[in-house]
Amino acid sequence: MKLQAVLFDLDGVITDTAEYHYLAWKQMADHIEIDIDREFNETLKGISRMESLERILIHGKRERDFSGEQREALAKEKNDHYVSLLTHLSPENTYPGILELLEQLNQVHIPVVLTSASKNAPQILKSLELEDKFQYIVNPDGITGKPAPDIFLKGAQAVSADPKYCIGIEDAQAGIEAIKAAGMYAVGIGEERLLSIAGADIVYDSTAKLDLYSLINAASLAS
Ligand code: B16
Ligand code: MG
Repeated sequence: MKLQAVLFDLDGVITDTAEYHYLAWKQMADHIEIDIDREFNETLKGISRMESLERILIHGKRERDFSGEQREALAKEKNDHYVSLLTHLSPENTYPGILELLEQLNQVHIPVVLTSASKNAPQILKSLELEDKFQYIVNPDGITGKPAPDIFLKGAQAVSADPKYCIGIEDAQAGIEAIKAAGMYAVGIGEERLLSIAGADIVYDSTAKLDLYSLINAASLAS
């Protein structure tokens, strides 16, 4: 098999924390009288906390109204709320097909890497009881965020994999762009139209449709 590693996004691929991010941002935005909806939220997926806040302020034409210190306080307000929502997470919240795919990869000794922009990712994997399925978790601190390829390149490098023999799985347009910029095969989870525009090689509307051997064939990474 030519496949050398599979790199997973977290929010929107492994579990539905994307919904919790939305609820927490929405409450913070309401506080400062900025209206955001689910369509706008699509543009925040895969984007770091501070960059997401910046996009919300620009969306509400209030980017000049808050100092650095106030921005930190707003980001903390959102994160505290988000973390409180995470206390509900348990293994039942893992999306269908994900545990099976991770176990299959572990069995055939293909490294599994987490390439999430979230600083809360280790805690989420713990709540889902999935930490031991991953060979490496990239720490997003200090790494240029998606759509830059850096987080995926770092993940491949950490397990000594050549990017052209790697598969990345993402639900966000910025994430798909990052995978393609890293030179990997990009699997999108979600809306075909949006993710194809971003460059996805294949799109599934549900993680239940992910299957290791179909992926290997689609990516032409069988030996
Ligand atoms: P945190 P992913 C991303 O995770 C989310 O999609 C994005 O909405 C969030 O702002 C970002 O993580 C940072 O998360 O505030 O928890 O550090 O999709 O890359 O797994
Ligand atoms: Mg995501």
